[in-house]
Amino acid sequence: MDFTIAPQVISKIKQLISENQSFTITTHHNSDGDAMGSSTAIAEVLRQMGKTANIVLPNDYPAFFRWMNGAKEIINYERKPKESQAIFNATDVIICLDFNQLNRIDGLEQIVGQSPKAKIVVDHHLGLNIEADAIVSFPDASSTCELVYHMLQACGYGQYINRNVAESLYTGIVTDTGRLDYASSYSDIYMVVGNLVEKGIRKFFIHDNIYNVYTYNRMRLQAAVLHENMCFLPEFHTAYITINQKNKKQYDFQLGDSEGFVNIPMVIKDVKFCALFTEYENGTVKVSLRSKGKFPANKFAEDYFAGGGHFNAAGGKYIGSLADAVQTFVNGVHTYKELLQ
Ligand SMILES: [Mn+2]
Repeated sequence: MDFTIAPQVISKIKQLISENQSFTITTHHNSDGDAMGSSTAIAEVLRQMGKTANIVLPNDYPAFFRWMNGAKEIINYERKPKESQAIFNATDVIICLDFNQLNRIDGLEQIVGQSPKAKIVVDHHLGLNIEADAIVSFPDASSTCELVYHMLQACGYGQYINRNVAESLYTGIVTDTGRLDYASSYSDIYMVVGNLVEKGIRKFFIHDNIYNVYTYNRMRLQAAVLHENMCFLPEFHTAYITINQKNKKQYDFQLGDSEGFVNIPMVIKDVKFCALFTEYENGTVKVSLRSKGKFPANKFAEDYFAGGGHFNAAGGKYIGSLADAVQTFVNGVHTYKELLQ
């Protein structure tokens, strides 16, 4: 893999950073480890340089990222819209991380889209469609955090990668690859991880804080949805799980509780494609898709759920009932039958 960033992009990023004082970082709604890691890493680097760096997220982030360096200072737009707007008004530069389209930042879409401020984008999703002064986009990269690492090195900011920055970047890489399971079959990523380990990251501490944090209810929710709500379509090498409003209520569903559930059916031998459907109160269903090998989860998400994403990890949403969302999925699986053989 070659993630060499064009020299003119690097000089533009260096110029924007050296000539400006105030930076506002944002990332996609329902922030995951990569969104959190890339945001907190860049904020920490900028602060070490004596700059002002704020992170404004479209909505809250899961509690299991609260241990991250600088996470407590993050501003949640949903809770503080006026303060968020004021930060974007006052900033010199906006840094967009880990998303390819402005609709991924929900309520911040207008604010960022209409802002005349200089913008830097770092992302690893296909189909990047954000206007910016400097863009770092490599859809083959494991994570935005991996790209941030390369960007920092290429800018000559390697000395700012302290333990905190390294822990943030490591978090994004391990969470976006399922602990170096998928999207990580190239040697370069291990060189990056090796360099982060050399910075003294607390590897077990990080894993313990991200993964070993189930509440009793979350574990029971997982058991219930696997036992009661999982369907297996062996002739299509496909399985799916649903989480309905009743499940959420019964097990006191908290943000992030279904994190990782979508991957569980992949453990079934011969499953190539799986889905997780989460029902919301407002009549929408969130759809997460995972695939193995040559099945295009992103194409399927585009075709049926107005979504997209990576080849093997994608998502979208369905407006309507949970049952209809599932029926749409099953119909789609029939249409894609040949690719699922
Ligand atoms: Mn990512």
